[in-house]
Amino acid sequence: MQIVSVATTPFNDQKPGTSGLRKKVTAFQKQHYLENFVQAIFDSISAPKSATLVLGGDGRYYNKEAIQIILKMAAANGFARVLVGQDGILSTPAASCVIRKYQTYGGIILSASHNPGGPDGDFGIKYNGNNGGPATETVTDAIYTVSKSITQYRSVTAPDVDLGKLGEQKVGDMLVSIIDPVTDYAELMESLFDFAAIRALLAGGFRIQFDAMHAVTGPYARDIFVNRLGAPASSVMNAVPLPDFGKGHPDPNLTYAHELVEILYGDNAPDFGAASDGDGDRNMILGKHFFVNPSDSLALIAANAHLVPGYQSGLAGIARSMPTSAAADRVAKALGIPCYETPTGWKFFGNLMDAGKVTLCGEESFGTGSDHVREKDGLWAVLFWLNIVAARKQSVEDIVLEHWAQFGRNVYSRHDYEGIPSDAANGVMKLLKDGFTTLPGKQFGSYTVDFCDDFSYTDPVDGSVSIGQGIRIIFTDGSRIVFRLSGTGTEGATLRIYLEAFEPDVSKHKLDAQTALAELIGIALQLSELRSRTGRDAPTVIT
Ligand code: VG1
Ligand code: CO
Repeated sequence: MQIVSVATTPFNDQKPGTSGLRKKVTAFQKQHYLENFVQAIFDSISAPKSATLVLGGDGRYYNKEAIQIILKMAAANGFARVLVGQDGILSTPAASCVIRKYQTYGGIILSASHNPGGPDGDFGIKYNGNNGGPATETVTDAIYTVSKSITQYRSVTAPDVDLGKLGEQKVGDMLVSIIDPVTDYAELMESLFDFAAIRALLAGGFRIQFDAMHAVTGPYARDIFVNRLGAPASSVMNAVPLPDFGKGHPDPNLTYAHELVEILYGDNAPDFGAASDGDGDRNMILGKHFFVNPSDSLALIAANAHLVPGYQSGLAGIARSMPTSAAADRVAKALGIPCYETPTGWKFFGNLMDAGKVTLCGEESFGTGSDHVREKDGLWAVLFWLNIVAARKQSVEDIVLEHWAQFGRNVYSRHDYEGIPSDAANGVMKLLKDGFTTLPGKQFGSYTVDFCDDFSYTDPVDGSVSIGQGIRIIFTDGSRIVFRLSGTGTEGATLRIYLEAFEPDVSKHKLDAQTALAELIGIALQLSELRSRTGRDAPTVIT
């Protein structure tokens, strides 16, 4: 085996964001760009000679090419073995599952999640540690530091691996095992949920529609819903992963998953609808003519966890990201378990789960999961909902309305302004930061400001501190507005406004969230001067 050291100059200009490094495909294709980052990972994690790595991605454009490059570099960096999903496919939760099941040293996941793919689309890469979760801040910082000073990377000269062929191959001295990407994951799901009850529900005429959005979950959904649970083949749509996701935007929300939304809101709608994102870690849950807000979904999953075999022994605690609504807090209180509030991004949940402090975690951005892996998990959430429906024998809408009647409703919405000029976005954030000390006590319509801050978090497990995680304006009745800049976009800036108000009155629970939140939305626009500063008169996406 011939190991070559290639001279390179550091030009990694960006710190990996909430979920690794995301850039245009064309950026990754620049000479040595991917190689620099991969070598920076290998230099930072100091893996022993016997180490095994997991490698796979969401099937987007450049996935296979990147895998061949990384395999040759892994061989030159002394890895003993790499487990690769067949055809380069591994959903993010499945990669987490495989890392944990086979106790590998870690894994590299190639994905830009919900961002569009194709030659002009986005690509991404992230490193997950041996707990199966995203690298901690400490590791991410180390990778970033190395990437800025790197002078060479190592690779071997070897032919490409046949990614389609299951079984063992070699790259230099390193073993490459091509594994079925679905089986380990599907078996884990069978161990958690009551498949017999869900099978009976489906056999009894309950109709489901799952939209894989031409992204990674297609093969997983077919195996689980059709082969294992007996749903008709037509219940999984857009099931073939395509390098450009069929030119779509694989983000399961009301805007980008409109094909599914139209079916669930149409005549002859099925009873249940769901979609997942590019890399399979997000989920959207729909009932017949009904949308389940992701913040409510976390709360409902927690409140009904005792109905699901894998969670029957109870929950240690719940964690939610700061912008996620406090609906889950109410359930935690009722169950007498702790609820943690973390910054945005799944990596903050990992420490809590490893320490046994929480069982369930969730984000308002269509992310829900548990300690069965260390990533959020789209199909897991869909199966959780199906298990709840099978056990309660009620419609999705009735289950949600009953929940609100019991706990009250945290009316919630997120408004995203995508692709706005960075200067304008930074200007809005600066205005808010400079001004928020003067707001407490001020009245806006029926709301009075209680306090404001820029959210910071001290990790209860390792004591690390994360600052600048979003500006919170909290009103005396507990309602709030949060402003935050996205860390995952690749074009300009994305500004997110999170709006929440508590509604105990059952007679108002059927109100549409935008109507119920209209006054708060007006206050958010007034305080941020968003319209005049960005020239936008409406959000790109409303959830
Ligand atoms: C977004 C979401 C955040 C999520 C992240 C990764 O980040 O808001 O909740 O953890 O995407 O999700 P941001 O910084 O753009 O708001 V995914 O599906 O990329 O792994
Ligand atoms: Co994702």
